[in-house]
This record gives sequence, structure tokens and C-alpha cells, in this order.
Amino acid sequence: MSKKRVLSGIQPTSDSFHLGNYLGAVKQWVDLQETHDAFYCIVDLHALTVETDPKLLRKRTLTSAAQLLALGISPEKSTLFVQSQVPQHNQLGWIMECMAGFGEASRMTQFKDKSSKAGADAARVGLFTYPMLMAGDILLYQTNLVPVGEDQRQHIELTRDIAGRFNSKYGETFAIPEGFILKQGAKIFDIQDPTAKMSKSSGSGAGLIDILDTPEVNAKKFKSAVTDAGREVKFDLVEKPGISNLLTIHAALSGKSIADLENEFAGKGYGDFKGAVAEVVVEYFRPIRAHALELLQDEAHLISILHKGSEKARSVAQITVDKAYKNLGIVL
Ligand code: ATP
Ligand code: LTN
Repeated sequence: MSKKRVLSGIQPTSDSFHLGNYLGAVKQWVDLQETHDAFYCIVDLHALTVETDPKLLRKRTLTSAAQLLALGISPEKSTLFVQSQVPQHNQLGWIMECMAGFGEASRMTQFKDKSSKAGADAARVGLFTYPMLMAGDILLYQTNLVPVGEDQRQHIELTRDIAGRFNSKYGETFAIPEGFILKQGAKIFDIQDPTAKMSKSSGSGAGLIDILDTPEVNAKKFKSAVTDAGREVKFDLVEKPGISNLLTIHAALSGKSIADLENEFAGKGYGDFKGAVAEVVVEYFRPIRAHALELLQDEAHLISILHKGSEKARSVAQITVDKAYKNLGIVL
């Protein structure tokens, strides 16, 4: 039986991925490439929906590729590519825009959050149509599974709705994808404000853990992470959101269960626990950071990996574009 298809994307909008990107998404990408036919893209077209600096976009695209490779994405096992190098994304993106209702697009909470920050009038039209481009990304590859963090759940639902509608109106064209969203770790919180999602674009610098930051900077941030009332290291999202977030992070990287961690730290204070979390995170990312920095020394090599991936992605994507065009009555 042929393998099921996985697709996901990450925006090159920051100098480093953060811990939430890794635990909520990329860690699952690495696991899923073992059992699935995996397509992973750096979604640079999505990054254009907010103000971008051309030099930074280029640098961040390459840094994203280096991080994905260092984190374990293998170009032999996965198709790793850049969205803009596969023009079929724009082609299907337009079809998606023509299939989505203005009302349903207006209900997307990510757009509401991000546009309210910029002021509704300053927000770009592309920020509004972003979920339809994302739907195109997914449907182009006849994707079965989409590993993402919790914040993308609504966009996956929209994608499923559009695909289902298209199939019933124009004939079977797209696989209906499912989100792959962890129960634990799909939303990592800011370590200074455990009510807010850890995020590239918002939040305090002190609460954001960038995986390419130096071990010293990250260890220091963990040691001053916000904790909660009481002194017991216990998982309780309501009473102890700060400690619960740190327990989730430790468990995901050490492979220990939350219950084992609660036992291990019974009778010890928050200070000891924070020190232990700092160590687990820093040691986990130390070799990954070194590997990513080394990969960045050879841009030509990174670009050639991306070109190879994009070539493969184009050939797969074209099949779906042809099918969708044909079913829509477009003369081929
Ligand atoms: P921003 O917060 O600025 O919107 P981002 O950090 O969400 O950006 P993306 O490139 O949009 O970055 O996300 C890449 C992947 O990381 C997505 O699958 C997203 O759901 C996941 N992700 C982002 N933040 C978190 C988080 N705090 N916890 C878990 N997963 C996250
Ligand atoms: N919107 C996603 C990025 C993204 C994506 C995709 C994720 C763009 N296209 C396709 C999965 C599948 C985000 O993380 N903010």
C-alpha cells in the first residue's frame, strides 16, 4: 500500500524558530517522515503578508532550511522545498479564494488578531487571503495529514470545508486532509506570560526561547521564567500555568512522563526545577544549533537541496492543478 501523504509549512519570519515551532510542529514533521510520504515547505509567500525586508527574507529562508535539516528533516526521506519555487501554489491559491466565502474567511481568528495589531486599514489584503493560500498548499499534494500547532486548527477546518465543497460541486478532486495536532505540546506558552502563546511576532523577548540563541541566553531565560503560587511542581493548567508549561517542555524533550517529573521534583523547589528545565533544553539544542550554523556556511549546498525538493514538488503539484482546472471546465 502506498504511504499516506503529509504536508506542512513554516514561515521564514524570524532569525530562529522558537521552542513552540519545534514542539508544536517540526518535531512531528521529523517523526512523520519515517512513516509517511512527507512534503515540507518554507512558506515565503505567506511571509509577504506582513512588512518584510528583502535581505532578511532571503537570510531567514536559508536559516529556516538549515534549521529544518539540523532538526532532523532528511532530504532523502522528505521533499523539502520553498513555496515560491512552486508556482502551482499561486495557481491553486487563486482557485481557493474563488471557492471560499467572504463570511467564512472573515471568521478566521488569526486574521482578526494580526490585523487588529496593525490596525484593520493597515493590514494587507494578503493577510486576509492567507488561509486560502494555505488551503491551496495543503490540497495541491492530495495531503492526508497536516502536522501543526493548535493555532492552525481553524485553518485546517477551512481547508477541509473548501475541499469537501469543491469535490461535491465539481467532482472528486482533492483528498480531505486531517490536522495532526498533539494533545500535549500543541500550544507552548510564553515563559514570562503563560497565558500567551509563545510567538515570533508578539510577546516579550524574555519569554520567547529561540532555538538558535546561545545556551547562555536560553539558560538565563529559563532560570527567570515566571512561576505560580505555591511551591509544588505539579501539572495544573488553571492554578499553575507557568509550571505546567515548563513540565510540558521538559517532558517533550527528555522523553519523561509528566507524572515521573512530578515525582522527581516532589519536595524540591521551583528554583531546582527551572534549573533542570534549562539544562534539558540547552543540551537538547546545543548540537542542533551548531549543526545549523555549520550548514549556513554553505549557501550553495542549501539552495541545491531546496531546488531539488522544489522540482519534485512541482511535478506532484501540477497533477492536482490539471485535475482541478479540468473539473472546473478550464480548457487545457
Ligand atoms: P507567529 O506567532 O508570529 O504567528 P509562529 O511562531 O506561529 O508565528 P509559524 O511559522 O506561523 O510561526 O508557525 C509554524 C508552526 O509552529 C505552526 O504549525 C504553528 O502552529 C506552530 N506554532 C507556533 N507557535 C506555537 C506555539 N507557541 N506552540 C505550539 N506550536 C506553535
Ligand atoms: N499558516 C501556517 C503556515 C502554513 C502552513 C501551510 C502550515 C502555510 N501553509 C500548509 C501547514 C500547511 C502557520 O504556521 N502560521
